[in-house]
Amino acid sequence: MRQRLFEPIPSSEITPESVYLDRRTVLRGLGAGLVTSLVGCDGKAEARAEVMPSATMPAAIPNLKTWPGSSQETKTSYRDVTGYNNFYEFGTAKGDPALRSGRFKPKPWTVEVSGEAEVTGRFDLDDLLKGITLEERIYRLRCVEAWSMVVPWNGFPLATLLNRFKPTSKAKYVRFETIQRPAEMPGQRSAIMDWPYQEGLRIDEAMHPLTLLAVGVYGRWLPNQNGAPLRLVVPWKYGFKSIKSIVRIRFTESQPHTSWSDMAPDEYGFYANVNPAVDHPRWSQASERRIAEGVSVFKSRIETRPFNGYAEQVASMYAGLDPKTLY
Ligand SMILES: Nc1nc2c(c(=O)[nH]1)N[C@H]1C(S)=C(S)[C@@H](COP(=O)(O)O)O[C@H]1N2
Ligand SMILES: [Mo]
Repeated sequence: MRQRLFEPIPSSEITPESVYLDRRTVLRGLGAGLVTSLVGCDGKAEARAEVMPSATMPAAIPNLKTWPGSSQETKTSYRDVTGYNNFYEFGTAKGDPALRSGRFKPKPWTVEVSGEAEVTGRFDLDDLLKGITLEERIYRLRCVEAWSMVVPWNGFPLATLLNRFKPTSKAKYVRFETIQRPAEMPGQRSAIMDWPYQEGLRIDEAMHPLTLLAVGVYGRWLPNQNGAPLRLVVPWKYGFKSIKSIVRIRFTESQPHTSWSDMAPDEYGFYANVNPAVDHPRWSQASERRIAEGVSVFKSRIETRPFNGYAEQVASMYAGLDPKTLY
């Protein structure tokens, strides 16, 4: 039953599109140029975000640094990035996180850091972000369900934060935990998963320069449905590793439990590196459905690449590991 939650079937995917359809039609009628001038003073961010009305969009993030390694592929639209989500704390349908996360309060926010490190304790997120340069990085996101996006994240390398806590030589892994707040997260009022959602990385994966902590997307602070106010982005791994709304970080000596591999170990591994050669027991991972340009979620399939196209940067970390284990 539980193992059946992730499905690569497009039935539920119609929801976010139809939700936005009316609003989009109205905006189209006004003309995109007029809308751009209506929605705010930051013309650049508005253009990137297309025709979403400002009332539904978080504020723009100032002073973003450009990152030279960004993907050149067509970005998935703001509407799809923020309307087609997996965030089971708000429900299992793709439109649930956008529709049912309005009560969630990502501010103020504290992160508890514990385990094998010299510096531990509870930290206010605003303090943690002081002195950190936020970048825009356009990464591919490949969900284990065989759909994918191209997302302009705003954030900083996880290593920048982790190094401040001075992990000891015993810190072999890092464990992350999502907040548990059933009053604000309707999905958590059902036992669809063992809450809280937890994930983990090996310490070298966590310290890898591609591993990002995101606080924004499309030049704006993260909407609740994308994991506000702080979420992980590990672009060479299946999307479920990229845990949202993080409140706990723990340095551990042994491999931490992770939600999906605990729930269905034969279907979701700890490593979960994107691998077109290792099929999911219930579907092929050889190709993926790219959600691009926002107009239609039913785009043609493209080939899935080893490590989601990041093999050159990350494959050496897994020399000697059985490719099956990578999944
Ligand atoms: N806490 C939490 N984090 C989560 C999930 C979740 O259900 N709960 N879903 C994961 C999955 S399966 C994917 S594909 C990505 C989706 O991120 P996005 O909605 O920002 O695109 O978030 C991941 N992080
Ligand atoms: Mo996913």
